[in-house]
Amino acid sequence: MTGLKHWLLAAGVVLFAACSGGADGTKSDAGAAKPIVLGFSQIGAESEWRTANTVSIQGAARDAGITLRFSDAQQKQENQIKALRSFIAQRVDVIAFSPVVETGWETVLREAKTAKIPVILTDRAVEVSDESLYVSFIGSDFVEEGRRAGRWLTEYYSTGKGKDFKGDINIVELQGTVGSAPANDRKAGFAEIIAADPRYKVIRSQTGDFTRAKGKEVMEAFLKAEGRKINVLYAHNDDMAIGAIQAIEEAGIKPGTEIIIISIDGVKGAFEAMMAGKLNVSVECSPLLGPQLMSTVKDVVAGKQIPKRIVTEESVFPMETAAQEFPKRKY
Ligand code: GYE
Repeated sequence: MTGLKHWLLAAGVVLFAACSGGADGTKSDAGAAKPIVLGFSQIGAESEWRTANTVSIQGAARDAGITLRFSDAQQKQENQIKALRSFIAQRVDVIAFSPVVETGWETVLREAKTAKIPVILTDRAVEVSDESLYVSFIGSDFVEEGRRAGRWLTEYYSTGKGKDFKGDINIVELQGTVGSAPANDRKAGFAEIIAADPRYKVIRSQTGDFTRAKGKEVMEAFLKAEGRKINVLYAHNDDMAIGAIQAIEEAGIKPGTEIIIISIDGVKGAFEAMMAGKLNVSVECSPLLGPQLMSTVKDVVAGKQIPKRIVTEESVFPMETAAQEFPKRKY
């Protein structure tokens, strides 16, 4: 922590020197406003969530008067590393990125630190031995989201509609991108809750890479192998659940009743599926991180002390609440 403080101070000093203006760091020598330049490396456009996240970041940058250099990595870590290096070469004021996977960032983050460019993580976390390699992580608690999904399910079978169900509860799981924080954590949080009752059995678990197409494809394989043995589908995001719903319907099985479906994100597509009775619950994960990111960027440039972790507030939407909530949804 002390290391981080020193680094923040050092970074602040350099940024102040570079901006040669007032304490807000936004004036140039000529007195004209000099906007903060933010380099942002986005993962891709794999889901409704991601698209909403991109719109939020672009809109918030515009509103905050921050110049955004935006780069899309198409779900590849190597592209993100390239983008970060190019932001360092361009000497942007701040770098922010949503890391596709958790590991493999030490080298490039060290390069940013050497160049005294502060880095903010948004949405997904990284696993690094030295926490001073980033200033802050803004995003959801994915383990808690997994727990919320698990709690909804255990309530469903203990006091809810499924209370009279007898025997094992066979679950298939569609995981997010291999090695990503939301896939690792949502799996762990859910497993922790269902472990309390041996009736819950995860009989298949495979990645659907957070996309509809993959979700459908993997669900088809699950159905081929397990057929009507499947009682529950737990998908790490709504898009995979929506793809899987198609596969379930094509197999002549009723999603939402014959197979109970739980997913995460709370995007509009999930609300539509819930209103149609095909998805039982969506655990919210907000992609609207733009405004918070821009205010953190401004604080970093102004040399303010930044919290190391900023957690997004979220809730759970069972299908019974979908019609009422739908008009209020922003993504
Ligand atoms: O749940 C999924 C997206 O990292 C929280 O990434 C994000 C996840 C989100 O592709 O839909």
